[in-house]
Amino acid sequence: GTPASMSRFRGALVAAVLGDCVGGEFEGAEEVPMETVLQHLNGLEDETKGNCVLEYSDDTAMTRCVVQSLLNRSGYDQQDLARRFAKEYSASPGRGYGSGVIQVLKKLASPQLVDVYQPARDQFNGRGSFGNGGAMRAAPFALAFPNLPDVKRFACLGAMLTHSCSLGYNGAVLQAMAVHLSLQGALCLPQQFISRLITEMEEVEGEEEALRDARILKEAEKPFCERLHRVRDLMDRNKVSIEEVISELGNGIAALHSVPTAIFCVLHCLQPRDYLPESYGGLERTIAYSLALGGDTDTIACMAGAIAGAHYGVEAVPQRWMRCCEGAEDADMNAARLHALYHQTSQGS
Ligand code: F2R
Ligand code: MG
Ligand code: MG
Repeated sequence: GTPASMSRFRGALVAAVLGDCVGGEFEGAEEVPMETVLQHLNGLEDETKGNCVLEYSDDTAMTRCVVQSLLNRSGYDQQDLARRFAKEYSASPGRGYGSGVIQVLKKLASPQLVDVYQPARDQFNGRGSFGNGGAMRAAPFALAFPNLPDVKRFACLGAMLTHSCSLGYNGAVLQAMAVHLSLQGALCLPQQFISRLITEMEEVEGEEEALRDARILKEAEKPFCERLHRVRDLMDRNKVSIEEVISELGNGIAALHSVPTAIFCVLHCLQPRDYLPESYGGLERTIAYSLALGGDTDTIACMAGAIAGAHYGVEAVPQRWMRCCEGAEDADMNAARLHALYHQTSQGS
């Protein structure tokens, strides 16, 4: 499709919901044989099952807040977004939120709160969260703002409402950039795509706070850049086992152990793989592969889904999968509205 086409917007938002809903089945599982993944996905195709409903989790619940806020405020409004997060949590607390972020969401509900970023700063004895909760909801920033500096800035601020550690919010910046580039068609040249992400993250992780957090947490000097180099090395290899991907990139709840992994899933599944059905297109391959990694499957599949959906477009989304996933229809409608906002903003700038 053409860069930033409506189909790419719809693909990104719908496939993120699909990844979350189908990935929920395996979240936290240590080992997930591909056979089990394929059985789960085949079950969605079974017409005799009627309208199966896979519920979305916190990943989609918070993404929906971001989408609604961006649309209603025609851009980023920290007060509005914070209020929506708090309201959503209080209405549906059982969506599988991280155990730390719940404290932030409760504090954000207080009418006395002056600085909406403060509850996030207080997390983990003032160190802030490095979880992937900022990254899992970052895709809409790439769908609302046409310019990369805006995408980076607002994805960062939007994540900082709950994640004040740079290893948390920079994961969101990386995820939003990956969706932004994919929307432009950059995945047609995978080597250039990964190189561009590394170049951008070099600058992002050169910030004083990022360097300090990496030192405190005893990570590489620029942790996301280091992981992206590993992604590039794995991409260059003909064969790579699931175990190697997990040991090199991770499959955990930290943004550092899941955002580069999601990017790798998309890149790895650009070509057919002999352990995945021939009938699968790239989007189905990406989601199936993300699930087979185990660990934080709903979130890795949600993030990989957003990047892959922006590349393949909505036509690549299997209708039967979509029918089974709570919130997929809404995502489809909202994607069209974000498409309008994006093009309105690009004409105004
Ligand atoms: N939470 C889950 N899944 C597990 C439980 C599901 C649920 N109880 C159920 O059974 O239904 N999934 C969701 O959480 C992830 C996103 O989490 P988020 O929003 O980043 O939360 P939080 O609490 O800020 O961070 C997650 C955990 O990471 C560790 N952590 C983070 N920062 C830390 C720090 N500075 N020091 C030490 N540990 C830190 C903590 O263990 C946090 O609880 C997604 O997977 C989403 O799907
Ligand atoms: Mg979740
Ligand atoms: Mg998760």
